[in-house]
Amino acid sequence: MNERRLLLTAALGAVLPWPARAARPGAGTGPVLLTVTGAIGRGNRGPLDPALDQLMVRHGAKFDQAWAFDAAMLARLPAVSIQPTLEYDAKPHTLSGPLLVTVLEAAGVAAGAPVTLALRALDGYTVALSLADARSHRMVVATHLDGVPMGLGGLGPLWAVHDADRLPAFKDKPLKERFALCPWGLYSIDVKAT
Ligand SMILES: Nc1nc2c(c(=O)[nH]1)N[C@H]1C(S)=C(S)[C@@H](COP(=O)(O)O)O[C@H]1N2
Ligand SMILES: [Mo]
Repeated sequence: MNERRLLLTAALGAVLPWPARAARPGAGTGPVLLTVTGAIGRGNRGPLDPALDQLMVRHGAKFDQAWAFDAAMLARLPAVSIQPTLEYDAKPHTLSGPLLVTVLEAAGVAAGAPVTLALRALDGYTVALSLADARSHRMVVATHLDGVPMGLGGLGPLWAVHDADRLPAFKDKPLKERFALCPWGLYSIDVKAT
């Protein structure tokens, strides 16, 4: 860089709110809540870092690129609300957030793609679900419970959850058996071509 370019760059850096760290196109600036890997479109982050992506390494993740969502990126997607009776207190609660299929479309997964999803939670609990079932169950990537953002230590920050009270496949089951496909603490989704 010559001296004039250097001066220009320094001057612009002083007035523009450029991120401190060069982000890839489409990457967010907040902490990543959800990483979508596998059969996606282009990614907004690079490959698994075997040293620093410790939780994903522990859970056996492997990827060359991924789509990483922070809270703001998820909040920009159209949201829906469901009101299932939860097994934890046997009371109906409002859960809201984007549909799982909407999140996947934002990551470049075509609506009718013949793929299976591995939904993985912080504690390692993993659910296999076809994209077709994610659509027919209207699975929600819930960010809010009764209007309050869900957090770590509870069911959040993200809970992949369906409206069990209204789904024919679940509504007549005992409460304790309605949410086996619903990982709380969801943080990674691997998309596999079938
Ligand atoms: N992260 C996470 N989500 C989970 C589970 C779990 O162990 N971890 N268990 C699943 C099962 S089998 C059921 S029946 C319900 C309730 O399980 P829990 O009591 O362990 O939350 O949540 C589902 N989601
Ligand atoms: Mo369960």
